[in-house]
Amino acid sequence: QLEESKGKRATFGMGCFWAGDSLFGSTTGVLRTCVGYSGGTKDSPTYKNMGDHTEVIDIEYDPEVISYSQLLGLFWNNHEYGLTTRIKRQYMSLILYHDEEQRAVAEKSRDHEQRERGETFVTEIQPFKKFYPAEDYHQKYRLQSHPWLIETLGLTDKEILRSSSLAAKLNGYLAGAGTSEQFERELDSLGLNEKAAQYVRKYVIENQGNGLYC
Ligand code: MHO
Repeated sequence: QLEESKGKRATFGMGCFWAGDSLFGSTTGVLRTCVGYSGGTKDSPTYKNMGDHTEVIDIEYDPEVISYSQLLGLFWNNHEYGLTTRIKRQYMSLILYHDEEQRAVAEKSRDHEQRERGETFVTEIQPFKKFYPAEDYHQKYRLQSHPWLIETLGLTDKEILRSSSLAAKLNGYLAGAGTSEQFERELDSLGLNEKAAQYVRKYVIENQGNGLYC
């Protein structure tokens, strides 16, 4: 079950949701991530049949550690293609705000970013309505290709995998979202045993800065 939640929620569409999952998962102040479908009207969307929904990353974050506006900074800087070009709804640039404050911050942030870059974004900013979590195999996608790690850390249960802060972080680190420096700084708080730490460290070093390909 979900740990007691103290966080706020943010929801973004920024292309393939595996990449967003890794990006935000290893971001300090992000407590949990979940990928899914949102923004459309179709009931019970699935990956094969998502209708008018968009792939989104749904985040729980601690507003005392990271602000919504900082999350938006990551949003603008980590998807390029769909930001200025209209692409299919599955991958479109989308901000789903959870309250009027988020809406105001998002619009201001967009205007600022557009001025800075001298570009016009096609990003849609809409009220959050309903979120449909994606199929289990899409959750913490990068981490799921490391079964030994999942097992040794006791993350085999799909519900736990989806809601665990540790899983979110590792999913980011393994993909190269996050630096060695950050990893070593956070290591004690992650509670990994020496073997698991060494295992993850190898990927952090190998993959950092690689870009979050999907
Ligand atoms: N390139 C990936 C995209 C997956 S995604 C979650 C694939 O074709 O499977 O949209």
